[in-house]
Amino acid sequence: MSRILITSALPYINGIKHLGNLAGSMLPSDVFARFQRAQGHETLFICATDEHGTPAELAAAAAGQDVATYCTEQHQIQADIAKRFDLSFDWFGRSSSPQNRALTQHFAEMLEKNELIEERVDQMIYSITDKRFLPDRYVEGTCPKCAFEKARGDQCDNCGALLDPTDLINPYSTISGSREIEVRDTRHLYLLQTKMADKLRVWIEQRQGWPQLARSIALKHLDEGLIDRGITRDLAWGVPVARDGVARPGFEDKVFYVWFDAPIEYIAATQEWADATGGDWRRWWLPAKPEDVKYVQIMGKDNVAFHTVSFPATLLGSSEPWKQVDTLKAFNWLNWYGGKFSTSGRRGVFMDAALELLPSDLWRWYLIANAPEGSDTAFTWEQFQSAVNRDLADVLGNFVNRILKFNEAKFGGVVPEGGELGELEFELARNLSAQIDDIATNLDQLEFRKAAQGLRALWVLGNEYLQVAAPWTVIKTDPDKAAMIVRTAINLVGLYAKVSSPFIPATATLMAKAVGLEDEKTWPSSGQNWMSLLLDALPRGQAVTVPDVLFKKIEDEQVAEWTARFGGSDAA
Ligand code: B3M
Ligand code: ZN
Repeated sequence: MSRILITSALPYINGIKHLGNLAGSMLPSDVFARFQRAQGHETLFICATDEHGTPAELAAAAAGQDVATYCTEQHQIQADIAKRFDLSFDWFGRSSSPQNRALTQHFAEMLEKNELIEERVDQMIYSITDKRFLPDRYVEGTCPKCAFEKARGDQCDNCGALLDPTDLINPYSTISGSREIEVRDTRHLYLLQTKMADKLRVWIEQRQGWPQLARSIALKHLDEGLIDRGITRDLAWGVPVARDGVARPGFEDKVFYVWFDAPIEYIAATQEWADATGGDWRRWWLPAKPEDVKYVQIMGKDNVAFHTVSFPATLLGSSEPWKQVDTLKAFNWLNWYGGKFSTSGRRGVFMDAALELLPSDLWRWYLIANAPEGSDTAFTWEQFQSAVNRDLADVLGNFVNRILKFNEAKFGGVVPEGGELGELEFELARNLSAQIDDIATNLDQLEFRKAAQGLRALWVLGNEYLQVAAPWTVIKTDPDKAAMIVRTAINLVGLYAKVSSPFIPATATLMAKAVGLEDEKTWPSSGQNWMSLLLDALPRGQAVTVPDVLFKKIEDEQVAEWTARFGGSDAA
């Protein structure tokens, strides 16, 4: 049985992330990690803040802080919010760590040894007004591919093309807005991806288990023709271009490009974890056999090119036996009504604001049930309200409350004795078991929407059962049978806690506590005696309590208020 390594795309350090960022990488990774652990697989779930590059420098400047202080503060803030969203990272690292510095320099050294790095004199955009080079996001202009007017120097947000600053038409400085710009010579290191194109294609074509979106983006980039990429920048903040603490001559004022060191941080963060906990990072990244580890990466679609081409090129080019990704799951965009979430424009709901409004499970449920898998999707308050009220409150919350209250009133708040499982329960158990397998299959295949639909259907089965079994009527004529029905329904609460736990972990814990279940983080097993495992697992006579209402419904007035406060019309 292989162990499972999961990495979520690393959130940029430049401020608190919005719900779109959460939905496209960190949250699905967490659901997947929780599910794998629940199944008893040895799992390592790694994330980190992506702290280098122009986004960090620009954000620090805007905050009036030096960039190192800014990053330390923001990392803490993001770590805290991640915790409050119950993101169960085994390690949440920092790409500015000493581990990443050493490892990034190591990869550069290996690539150079293998003649895959070359020094070139480059023409770069220099701002006369700002008296400095303008790499990446320090320059914007018109995209040469799609004519979008606010393309950044590193990538066009409209068409996804990876760009160099000199590709831009009509460039201007994002520091000063100045167009007083010239092209100057500067020396940089290039990663010779062209030399590796054939090897990369073979590697990509051999990959089994890459969902369609990831594969097609990867092949598109190869088909368009790989280019050699500059992997250093004229910046002060980042991993120095140095070896053993000594700068490479001519590179004293340069650092590695953020997209060179960021994916390396997946490995370095695992080293950070190992250094802090005594774990063994080599078991994950340099396993004896590649199949000992199953490595799953989850990210937004704009990150796919870097993960299917540049990062594999770094790893392959090192000629060391690094673990490569097995399954790469990419998400489309979660939009904010008709447009995009925007960090700079503060458009949409951000992770901190979300938690001020409502508990994390409500957001987690909505975002997974509406994950932008097949296509881009749009957040609307109405849809969110409906997901919370109809799925969580009406279906799950109502079931739990109704049965536990009834049990308290009629059976003294313990798992009732008496009665035998009958035909209806047999039928129920069969349906449950099929449904649970279906959810597991979808989770294994990283089909999050389908998995959430399956979970909802599992909750519905309980409601339908109670409707038909009607313990409130039966109790008048056959108290023993009513006891069995109530016991069955209480066991369902325990079962729901287990299966819901990867999705809505806080609520799952509440449900488990209410029925005295200790291991809600274990996926229900369906071995021998599966019927009694599913429906008669809780010890009879064990105390059962009634939790507070699990989910408060969202009122229309709240929707109106939040729409006004956060924007939310298509025009906004
Ligand atoms: N920070 C981009 C993003 O958040 C980038 C991901 C890095 S993954 C190595 O979309
Ligand atoms: Zn474009």
